[in-house]
Amino acid sequence: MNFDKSKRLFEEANKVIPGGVNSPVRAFKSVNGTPLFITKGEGAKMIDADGNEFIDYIGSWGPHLFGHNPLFIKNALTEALENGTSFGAPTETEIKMAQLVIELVPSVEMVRMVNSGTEATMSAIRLARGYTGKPKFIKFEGCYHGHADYFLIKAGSGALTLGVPNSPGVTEGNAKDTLVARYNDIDSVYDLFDKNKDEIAAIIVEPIGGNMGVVPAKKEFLQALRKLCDEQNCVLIFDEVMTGFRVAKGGAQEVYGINADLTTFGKIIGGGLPVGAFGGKKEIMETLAPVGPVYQAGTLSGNPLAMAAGVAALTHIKNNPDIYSELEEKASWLENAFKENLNQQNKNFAMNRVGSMSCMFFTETEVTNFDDAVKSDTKLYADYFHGMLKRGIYLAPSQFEAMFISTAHSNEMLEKTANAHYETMKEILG
Ligand code: HOZ
Repeated sequence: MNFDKSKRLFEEANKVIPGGVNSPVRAFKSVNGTPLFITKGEGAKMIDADGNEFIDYIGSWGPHLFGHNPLFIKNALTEALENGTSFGAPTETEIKMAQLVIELVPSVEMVRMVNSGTEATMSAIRLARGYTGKPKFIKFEGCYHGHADYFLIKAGSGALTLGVPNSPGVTEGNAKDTLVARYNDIDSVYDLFDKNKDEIAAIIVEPIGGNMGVVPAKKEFLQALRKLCDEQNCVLIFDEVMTGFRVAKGGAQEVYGINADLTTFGKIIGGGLPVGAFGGKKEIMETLAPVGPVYQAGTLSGNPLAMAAGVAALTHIKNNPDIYSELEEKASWLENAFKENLNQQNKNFAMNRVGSMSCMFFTETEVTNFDDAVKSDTKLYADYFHGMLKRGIYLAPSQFEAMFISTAHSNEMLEKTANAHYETMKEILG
């Protein structure tokens, strides 16, 4: 496979964009490579600038539940485009969007649209602080909630991938109200409550961690967080930017049967356009301006093109509830194929999966938190990544991200992926 044109474009990009990319993980730095420049996505496939074709398991880092460019989203966008691109004024589509989110996610009674997952999480924290009148919040090691200053403390995703989980540029003042606990370890949370009496406004958690690889929370852990928040007048925020509409139509909270007070969304909710949202209990949401005093705003929030794509995506989900069993079947087939091969190789690498989100960790011990995840052999992962890439399989260029399957992945593609996996593992494990 030839990557000459992508390499040339990367050199050019580096002259005008820091690191040649607009988001760090996609630079392929942690796998010692140079990124592919993409020209087209169709279904589960992507084509790069050199004309190479790949089966894509990133799916734009989560949004493409139905593969790239599905006709129903394309049609909705074309129709919306006829009427203009942005008004900075309310539209009827925004109401439809809010109604759909409320219908699909039972804990959400009101919702506000924003432009990204980062905006959603930072707004949710401000809202929780404004609502409770308390300053601090708890996050978990290895969870990633976007790049607002006070989240970049023991953060996952690109921050973890590039080895800078605590970013320079975040002041002490900004960091001091962020309390960090261990994922799946309720005692570490109790401890923080003991030491910060009546000061904790919120707990924010990815109910299925997706930014230290895929690490699902234990049900008892989430139940204990729910109980604690009820007892301590603390807002439980589920960051479902990745899991929302991905693991079930009602997200991780449907899978676990636990309701959050506030939920943040991104990715699928925008049907591939830049959209985020946060929503939850009416009583909390009505603390937001212009009803209440907590300020939050955005010129492009509820943008008509973004709303058209989002409504098309959520309507498709609502009308096709069977997609989740289809995704489960496909993803479990691939998981079993990988596991069978690992057995043949006498390896027992940890594999975590919830529905169409999965991750194989290059470590033989179970992965239930950040410390377990970072035991992975990232050099071996880099070899695996390149082995798969040259066989036409496009995976996340980092051990600490998820593999996403869409409804557009055909059985034939899954078989091709399993074969590429066998050959790659033989090559890298010797
Ligand atoms: N934060 C994303 C992964 N969890 C990466 C986004 C990107 O590079 O596009």
